[in-house]
Parts: sequence; structure tokens; C-alpha cells
Amino acid sequence: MSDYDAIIIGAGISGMYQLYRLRELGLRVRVFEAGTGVGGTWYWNRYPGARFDSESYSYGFSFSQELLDEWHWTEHFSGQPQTLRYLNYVADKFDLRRDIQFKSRVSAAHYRENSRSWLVTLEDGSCHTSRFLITAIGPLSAPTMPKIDGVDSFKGQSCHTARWPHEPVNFAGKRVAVIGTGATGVQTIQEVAKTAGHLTVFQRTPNWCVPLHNAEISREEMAEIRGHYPEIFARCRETFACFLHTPDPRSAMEVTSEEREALWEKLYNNRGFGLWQGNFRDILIDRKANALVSDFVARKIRQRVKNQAVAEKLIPKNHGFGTRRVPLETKYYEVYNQPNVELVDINQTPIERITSRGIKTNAVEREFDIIIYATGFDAITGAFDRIDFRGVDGLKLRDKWQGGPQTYLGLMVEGFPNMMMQMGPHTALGNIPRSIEYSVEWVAGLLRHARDQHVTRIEATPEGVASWTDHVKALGVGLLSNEIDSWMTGINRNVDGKQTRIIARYSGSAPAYRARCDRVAADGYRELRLA
Ligand code: NA7
Repeated sequence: MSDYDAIIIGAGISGMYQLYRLRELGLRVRVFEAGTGVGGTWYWNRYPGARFDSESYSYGFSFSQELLDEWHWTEHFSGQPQTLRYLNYVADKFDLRRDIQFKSRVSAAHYRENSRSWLVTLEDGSCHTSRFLITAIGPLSAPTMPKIDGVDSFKGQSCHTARWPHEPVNFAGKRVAVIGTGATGVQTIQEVAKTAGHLTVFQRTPNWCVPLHNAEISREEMAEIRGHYPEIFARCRETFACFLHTPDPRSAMEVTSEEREALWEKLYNNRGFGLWQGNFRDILIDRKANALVSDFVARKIRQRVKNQAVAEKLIPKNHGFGTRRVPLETKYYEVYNQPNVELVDINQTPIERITSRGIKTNAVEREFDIIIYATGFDAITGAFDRIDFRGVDGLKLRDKWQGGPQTYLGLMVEGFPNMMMQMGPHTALGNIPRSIEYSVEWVAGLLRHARDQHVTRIEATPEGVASWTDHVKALGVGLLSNEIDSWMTGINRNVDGKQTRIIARYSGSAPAYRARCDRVAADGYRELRLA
């Protein structure tokens, strides 16, 4: 008999909730977590300024009325410290820790046909067996350092944003460098600029950033929000990507330029992802519409940045608005008006190497006390690549996915029986906890079925995988974002073998995704091979 009915890898939002749901089924569950605490993304990403870009009350768990009644969000977009406190509160409230083994990084997971079970090996060499294996390893959890010579030679303090120390880092009066200007870099830069003696930002590609408009939530306002939780979650269930924002059904091209500008002005001045997720329906598929909205944001950047040469550097030239993940910002552009901040465009003056004292471009060597790497992640498949997953007959997942991931509903892989993925490739991400709750419940439903029907082996069929993979690819056709290099298209120039764009994400609507998965369950999971 196996040690456990189910092993879950990871105690982030997915792993925590999967544990809760599987425990309810009476299963013996073990979670292995690399960190010393729960929270996943919010455990690791402790960099200054880390916060939600989704409204806090649309992001938290929705499954427990008690939890909704008890928790008080204090900001519209919660900062990382509060979010981590929240996730710890959830872990305590539901007594999750007793089934979570911390400081336990999984190095391998091998399927064994004779016992229809998984053998999971931890980095310390210990082995554990279980009938089912659920990966809850996160789409953005494998940080990557830049491929720059001399990264290890720097004698000052250096840190990747996703491996930030638990002790506070003091920037006051220090000479600080930030490499990377994605969503993380933008949040870091605007925070560090407040106290650093001098901040130098090394930018390779600027992104289209728009204002977050964060604000505090008073007790009274929170009471009101609480009263609206049913509507908030109902709305998230209806929208394309589970955010509170819904696209305007009109085309940007069918309205007058005044109407366009009016909507864009309104969205630019409203909270959160509105300009990205609540825009005219065609800004992410129609080149003309996209060029117009890009021009709108470019004008905002020119207005906000005093030095027009700097403004031009901050305006993306190789991709349109919204075709990469839109960073939300708080006075990010104004940072470049400060005398203590300098922007270095590394396309003009490339970084040659990191030295013991700082960073040397082809023009000059600058000395730093602290270098911050906001250089992102080996996204979506990266966390899978870091574990030696082997399926039937020792088939390696890395080999199986060499030409890009192939999945059934983003949840299962043919040849890897009894393995289910939370937030793996080809699944709906969007406002991620909303997607997680659905997908965790779907997997719990499948394992309930297995328990009740004495099913000991569950596998996706080749037809099921081919049809879902084709569907995901078809949905990606025509999306401007799929013509652009970013983590969303599987590109990471710091990782060998990640230079070719792939369709790694499901880009259809979340309601359509759920309807598809619901049909499978209602049909008794007959699309799967059950034994
Ligand atoms: P991103 O969005 O992948 O951003 C990484 C940034 O680091 C981006 O600006 C990169 O430039 C830059 N980068 C990466 N490697 C280098 C090298 N070698 N030299 C210079 N600059 C480099 O990661 P984030 O952590 O910001 O965000 C990831 C997601 O997490 C985010 O979308 C949210 O959903 C949460 P590039 O654009 O590749 O030219």
C-alpha cells in the first residue's frame, strides 16, 4: 500500500486549497513544500513593493463564508506582507500545516505501473509513495538569473526578486541597480527609488505600464465589500479572465475618436486592469485598434516624464499595448523625474559584465552596493523541467514536451497516469485564485469519483490530448500577444531551449473552459481512461 492517497507538490494557493478539498474526501494527503512556510508566490516574492494587481477582494479564497466574514483587506491591492499573513491565517484556520512537510523540495516523481502509484523523491533523498500526484508548482516559480558574465563575482549584496531575503534590506543612501523592467521590476523600482541614494535601472525592453490607483480600505468600506461578495465572485465567474473588468463589446474602430479617448481616459483613471481587460473588444486582435490605444498610453508617458529623451526610452517600440503582461504602477514614470534615478537603455549601451564592484557596460563601469535582479522566471513549463517527472515506461515529461506542452484540459498528460496539474500549461490563468478554485474542485471531483468507483488508474487519452492541444493552439491564432516574445509565449533568453515561441497558455474564455471541464465530469469522465 502507498504511504499516501495523494501527494501534492507545493503549498501555495493551489496546494493549500487542494489539500483542504482532498482531506474532505477522507484521503490521506501529504504536501511537500520547498519553502519554510505556506504561500508559494507570496512566500518567495518578498521584494519591496510586491503587491496584487487584482483587487484584493476578487483575489482571496471564496470557498469559506467564515473566512470571507473574518478577513479584512486593508488595501484595494494588497501588498505582499498582508497577503502572506492572509495565507498563513488560512493555513491556521483550516489546520493545514499538519499535512504539509516544509523544507522539502521534490527532485523526482516516477510512476510505477505495477502498483499504479507515484514514487516521489525529495532532495534529501527520502522517498514517498502515493496513488495520485498533484502538481501545484506554480506557473511563475522558477526564477532565472540573467546570462551575464561575472554574475557571481559581485562583492556587494545581490538578490533575485523571487528569492528575496526574509530580513528587510535597507536602501537608504545606497547605490542600487535594478536589472529588469517587467511587472516585478516596475513594482521594485518605484519602491526602491523612494530611499535609495542613487538608483540605476538597466532596461532591455520597456513595457506599457498603467496606473494601479491603489487605496486603503476602511472598516466601513470593507463591511460594504463583504456584503457584495456574492456579486463580486459571480462577476469573476462571468468575465473572460476572472477579473472584475469586462471588455466593452464595441470595436475601437466603430466609435468616434472622442468616444475612444473618453473610454481610455476613464479606464486610465480607474483602478486596476481596466485598460487591459475592460477595453474595446478588439484592441488585442486588431492592429489598428492596438496602435491607437498604444498611442494613447505613449502620450501619457510623454506627459508624465519630463525629459523627453527618457520618455522615448520608456515607450515600447517592439510591441503594442497589452500584448505582454501589463505592469500596474504607482508613480512609476515620475520616478524618472527624480534626480537620484537614472535609466540605462542596454540596447544602446549593453552590459558587458558584472564586476566585483558593479556593472560594466560598453561605455562605463558603475559601482553599486546592491544589485537587484528582476529578471523573471522560466515560466509555465520551467517548474516542471526542474523535477524529473517520469511516466509509463520511464517516459520523461521533458522529452514528451520538447516541442511544446501537450495536455488534456491543462490538467493531465497522456503517459502520466494519476498525475493532475494545477495551473500547468494550457489552463486558464487570469485572476489566478479564481481559476485555482475551479480547477482544484474539478480534480477533487475526479478523485471522489475514483474513490467511489474504486478506480486506481486515471489517464488522459491520446485523442483527448491531441484535441485539447489543437484547440488551445487554434484559440491562440490571431492574438497579437502570440506574435511577441514574453514569458507568456514561453520565451526566456536566459534559458537554453526557450528561444522559440510556443502556445503555452489557454487563451479562450474562463467560462468556456469551465463549461468544457464540467461536461467531462457530468459525462462520468468517460473521456479519460479509467481502470
Ligand atoms: P518578466 O515580465 O519576465 O520580466 C523580466 C525582466 O527582466 C524583463 O524586463 C526582461 O527584459 C529583463 N531581463 C531578463 N533577462 C535579462 C538580461 N539578461 N539582461 C537584461 N534584462 C533582462 O518577469 P517579472 O518577474 O517582472 O514578471 C513575471 C510575472 O510575474 C508577471 O507578468 C506577473 O504576472 C507576475 P526583456 O523583456 O526580456 O527584454
